[in-house]
Amino acid sequence: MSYENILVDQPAAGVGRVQLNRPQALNALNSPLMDEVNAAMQAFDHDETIAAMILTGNDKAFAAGADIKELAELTAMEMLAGQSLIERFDVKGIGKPIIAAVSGFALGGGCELAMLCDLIVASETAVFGQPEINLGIIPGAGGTQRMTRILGKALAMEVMLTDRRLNAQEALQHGLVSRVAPIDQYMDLAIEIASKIGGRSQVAVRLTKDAINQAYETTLNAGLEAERRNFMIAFASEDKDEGTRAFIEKRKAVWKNR
Ligand code: DAK
Repeated sequence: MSYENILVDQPAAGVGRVQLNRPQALNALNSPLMDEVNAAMQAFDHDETIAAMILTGNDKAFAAGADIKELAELTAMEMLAGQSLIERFDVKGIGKPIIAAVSGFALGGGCELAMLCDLIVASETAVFGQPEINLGIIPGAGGTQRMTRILGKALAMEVMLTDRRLNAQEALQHGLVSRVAPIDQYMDLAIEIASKIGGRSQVAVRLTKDAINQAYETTLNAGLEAERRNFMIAFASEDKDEGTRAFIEKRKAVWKNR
């Protein structure tokens, strides 16, 4: 399939990469671009040769937010009817892990898109923020919820009420990103992490991702129940037999991914 607003490739075995490609607009997210992101990720999710995905932009911008020119034209009723960006910000249905590799601006919907991913690797130049307040709106793709859970109430309030932006080190300190690397190394780091995931049992990977994400959806008891259910599924897998046997036989496991 050919795309106009994204680039798609496989930078390493088992790793699918989606690169936002509207550099003239700092990768501002418009509807055609988000449709292409979703289509490419769905395709990778269904591709048995792919174990993990990377979502990235370019060195200057991951994404500077939803496309303000598109937002300006939309009425509230069109938003409400879902004929807009609203349903396009949903990479939640993807079963395989998604790593956001962020350099430069990750603002507004761009920051929300990064937070929708399973983990974020940042370059030293990354800047995270939710500047919607400057436009007379509020974050609309999960920012008030996801960022608050990550940063805590006080800092989230400052970020979203005053457009305080976080640099890469601050993002690391507050748990928004898992790693920071120099600008010429952050992509290699993201690929390395994706490849490590690809070397694991894909049954266990999927069940782990699902269980961790439950921690953000439910009460502790419901989350523990979800973990228990996923644990039992993993325990019934052929990979559990292989993984435990390989340890005892002091050899590398050969995963069947079932
Ligand atoms: N939208 C459209 N174009 C943008 C853009 C954006 N968000 N950000 C940058 N651009 C364009 C600029 O208009 C400019 O284009 P030309 O004028 O050259 O044609 C080009 O990118 C380069 O930008 P600048 O000249 O401004 O570059 P600078 O380096 O000087 O400044 C900047 C970089 C990132 C500080 C600045 O561009 C900026 O402040 N951009 C806007 C950031 C922002 O406010 N982001 C939040 C947007 S609101 C929803 C889901 C999500 C959302 C809403 C609803 N639902 C599901 C309901 C999300 C909303 C948002 O994200």
